[in-house]
Amino acid sequence: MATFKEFRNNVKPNWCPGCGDFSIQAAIQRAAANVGLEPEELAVISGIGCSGRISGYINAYGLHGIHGRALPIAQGVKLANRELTVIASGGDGDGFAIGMGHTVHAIRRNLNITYIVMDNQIYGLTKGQTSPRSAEGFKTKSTPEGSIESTLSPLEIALSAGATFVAQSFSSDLKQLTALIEAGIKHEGFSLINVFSPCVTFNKINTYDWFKENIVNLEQFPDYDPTNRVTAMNKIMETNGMLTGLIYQNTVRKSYEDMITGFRQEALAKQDLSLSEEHFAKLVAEFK
Ligand SMILES: Cc1ncc(C[n+]2csc(CCOP(=O)(O)OP(=O)(O)O)c2C)c(N)n1
Ligand code: SF4
Repeated sequence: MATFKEFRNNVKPNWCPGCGDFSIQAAIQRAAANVGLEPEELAVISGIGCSGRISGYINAYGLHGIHGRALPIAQGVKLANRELTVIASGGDGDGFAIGMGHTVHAIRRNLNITYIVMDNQIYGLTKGQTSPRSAEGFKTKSTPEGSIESTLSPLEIALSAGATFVAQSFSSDLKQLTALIEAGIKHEGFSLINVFSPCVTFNKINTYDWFKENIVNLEQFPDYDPTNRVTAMNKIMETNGMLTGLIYQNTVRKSYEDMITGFRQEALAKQDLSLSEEHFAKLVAEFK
């Protein structure tokens, strides 16, 4: 069985020293080993951003896609090869700005994919612009007088979109984060794990200390029931979206793959996609 070290490769991350993304990389590697995966059974698909580099830093199949498109690619990979465990990953800009349309539809589609968002509440790669996750009043080069837009709440959106697994964590809490990624991988459906991941270079507001002061860990509420969607929504709102832990899980709804009927039941990689002359002629006749 592979250990977490076997999910390491020899590529040195070029993240800034202290970037929260390092711990997320470590948590993915540990979770993959803990659930008993081998590197060739895992695919990590990422978008563009500092966070998007993660697919190059894990010893597994990987694809560093285009900005905001990690999820369409990840869904294609999963549909083509159901035996792969598929993790999609990227920044809050990638998933909640340019890619938000895909995020919502991937959530409601409910393919068996784990989506880990590295939420630093800013655009890191492009040197510090305001993101939909930035707070109102947030000052950057793109909002020099402070953002006048309201902050997007991905957890509330996920619940409204019919999510079957919603969790949130903090990159410094490696134990909680690893356990949540393990649970997300085991979940039969789409799992959203939003991870607070400080950008030490450009975000001087949402720092490690700021997160430590503001996070509300669900462990404080021993009676909390993560299967109740209404209480999940209330708790997210009560804590202003700063809740960490497993917030909601629906184990009753089947995954997309489990509901597919007809010829699509078989993964594309297992189907004979060669085209006979007879089949080709039939297709041409159909579209004449
Ligand atoms: C279609 C397109 N639009 C814009 C960009 C420029 N761009 C690259 S990364 C990025 C945002 C990065 O922020 P985020 O996704 O939060 O990731 P981070 O770098 O903070 O990890 C933008 C706007 C791009 N590469 N492609
Ligand atoms: S710019 Fe920010 S998000 Fe990008 S590597 Fe540096 S600390 Fe991390």
